[in-house]
Amino acid sequence: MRSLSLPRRRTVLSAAAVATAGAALARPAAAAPALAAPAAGMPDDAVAAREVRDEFVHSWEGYKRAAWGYDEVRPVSGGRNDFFADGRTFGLSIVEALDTLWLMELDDEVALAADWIERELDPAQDADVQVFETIIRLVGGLVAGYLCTGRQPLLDRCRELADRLLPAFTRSPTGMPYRYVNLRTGAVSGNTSPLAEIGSNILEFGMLSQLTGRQKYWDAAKRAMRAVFDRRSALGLLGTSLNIETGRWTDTTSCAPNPPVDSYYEYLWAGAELFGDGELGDWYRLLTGSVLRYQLEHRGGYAWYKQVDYATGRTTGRGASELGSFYPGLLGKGGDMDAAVDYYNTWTMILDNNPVVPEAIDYGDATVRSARNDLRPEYVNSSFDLWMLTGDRQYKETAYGYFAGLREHLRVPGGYTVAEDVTAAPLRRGDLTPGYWFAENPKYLYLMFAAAPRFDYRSGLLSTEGKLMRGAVR
Ligand code: DMJ
Repeated sequence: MRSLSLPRRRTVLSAAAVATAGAALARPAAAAPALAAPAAGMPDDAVAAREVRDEFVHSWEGYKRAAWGYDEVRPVSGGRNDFFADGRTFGLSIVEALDTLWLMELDDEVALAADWIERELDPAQDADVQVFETIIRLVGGLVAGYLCTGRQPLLDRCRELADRLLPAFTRSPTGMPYRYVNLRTGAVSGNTSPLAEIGSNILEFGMLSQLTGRQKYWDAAKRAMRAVFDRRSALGLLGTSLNIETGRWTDTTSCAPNPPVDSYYEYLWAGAELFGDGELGDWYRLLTGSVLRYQLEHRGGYAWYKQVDYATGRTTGRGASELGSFYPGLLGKGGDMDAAVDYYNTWTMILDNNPVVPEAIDYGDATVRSARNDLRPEYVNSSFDLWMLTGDRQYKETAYGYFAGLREHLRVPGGYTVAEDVTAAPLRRGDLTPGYWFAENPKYLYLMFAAAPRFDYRSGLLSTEGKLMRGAVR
């Protein structure tokens, strides 16, 4: 494991955080600090919006050139990647990009993408697909594409796909879905599943129920969420993963807000917001109260969420995943604004001390657990959420700093790529544009800067994959 004590121009934590790392005693919870200082040198909004759109187009053109019709592009080598199953393609990046293209008013590209989906996307392939990923990426992408364009075949394709995923839910004795389902045969597999995979379906399935008038999608998703909630401890905490056949925990660590539980919490709040489901809202409040009570700690002047045993609250780890940087946004939307600002500052500090954010750190001993950067959107997702809530320009400024870092370090002639090691000097790049890039990072940035006429800033709601679930202005 790489230690952070090595002298470098930039370290993964600030000097204050490193100095107190490993300290035996956590500091008492501090009052919410003011926002971190904004990055200097930000252009005005119109210029920033144009820059973001140009960069999105640059990566989209790279995908089209090298990998059109395939799931993902390898922008350095010009290769392709099958995301769901070897030898099968779902044109993932096209589905991911569809509503982003529409929001950016790139209408020729919207037509190209929608035509491809309607003609080529086969939801009945002989492939064991991961249910969670298929729902948040493909079902969500098709729902959003339909809401944006009104093209009926997109909804038809979406319904067929969802019907082929449903056996994962209906064949499970507990209602919590199997991890995999074969889209052609309906065979299910994978009986141990983490919370995010069990319970991040209700936005996509709920919207599909609303749009088709068929209740079964909503029912399946809600039943799975309830099954998780019912297994909380007396402290109001959840573990990490469950055997979906027996209903027993296979890992009793509460690791919120990190993966692989992150979006379960997000979908409680978002399900309550989008569908007015008070029960989901109550569950969100109860569980979030426990996370704040038993897992939030302050070290080095920064907020962190430690891992604890769900039954006893005993500390089991001090890891922080980049994926957890979505949590400030969720905390803010859920009404815990002080905690939201506090945790946003933590991630801004990490961003300020690195070329781009590393995938995972241990804040207890200030080491990097994973020096990768997977071109992830979570930090800027929080910037967007908190800016939407407050209108505070500092979120735009920190978001622009994030964007500038990506452009400086991860832009390549074929688009944008992941990094293998962000602590190496120079940073070592990898060779993949993940599908979610087309759905998330540029969309959050663009919506912040563009005053986009196709987005209703009062009601707009995006899924965990950045898909527009509400607020399309047609
Ligand atoms: C995306 O697929 C979604 O944001 C998901 O909820 C988890 N994270 C990835 C991108 O990092």
